[in-house]
Amino acid sequence: MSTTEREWSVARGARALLDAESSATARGSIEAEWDGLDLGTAYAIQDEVLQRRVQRGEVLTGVKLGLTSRAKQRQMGVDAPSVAWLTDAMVLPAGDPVPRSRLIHPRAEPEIAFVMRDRLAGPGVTATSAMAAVDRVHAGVEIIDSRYSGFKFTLADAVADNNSSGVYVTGSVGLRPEDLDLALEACLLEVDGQVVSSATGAAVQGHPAEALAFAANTLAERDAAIEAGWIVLTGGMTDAVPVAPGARVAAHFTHLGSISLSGG
Ligand code: OOG
Ligand code: MG
Repeated sequence: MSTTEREWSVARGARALLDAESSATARGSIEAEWDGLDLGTAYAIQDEVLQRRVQRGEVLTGVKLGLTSRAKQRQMGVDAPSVAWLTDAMVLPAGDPVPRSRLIHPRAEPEIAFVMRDRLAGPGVTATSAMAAVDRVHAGVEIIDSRYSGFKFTLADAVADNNSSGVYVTGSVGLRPEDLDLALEACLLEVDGQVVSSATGAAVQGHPAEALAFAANTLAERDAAIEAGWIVLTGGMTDAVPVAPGARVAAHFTHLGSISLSGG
């Protein structure tokens, strides 16, 4: 075992990522220094970070999927989805600018968000049983912010870093899942009035309900479930776009309305 292997621990990983976040300073890949960092340990770091957030008063409010679309997987060079936590401190109220002083290198991505009516616990959750637990569907824009320099990370790095959580906005339109076809729900992503990307819900694992089922089944392996009332961000539908100071970002959905925000 090398010296660095002996030095790294779940606690040290959690501390390093929280320090990078609170000082808004990027750091290098943890896996590059921690030889053999596996996914189970990465999720343990993610859980430790959550525990520290809760100890300082944040409330666990849901989960966010990462890398559920081919667009995102290709952009980040990681070919598997993963699950991370959302807290109340990550909510960006509609109309507020991107809080750039708290962030390192914010990027925006449009997402389909679910508000859960029922608890959803794996294993064995299917897209159909997942959708039956959903109360409302909303448009969302997530402002991700990796703690790693240049957004350069492995799957384990990203999982430890809570899937690059930053802040997120949800739209005011909330539809019942049976009132729209989410595979066909389209989104145009605009920066400064120019369309930079577009996708439909099918970009997310064929249907965002598949991402929801994946989240429930993956959480079951960690003895956790998706609780009633939680919000679930199902993952970026398109590439994430950098948010420059003063930029205007807008996501227009067919039935779920529009979300517009200023780069701050
Ligand atoms: C990691 C995952 C981000 C998503 O929706 O794919 C994520 C990243 O791209 O930095 O939230
Ligand atoms: Mg996201």
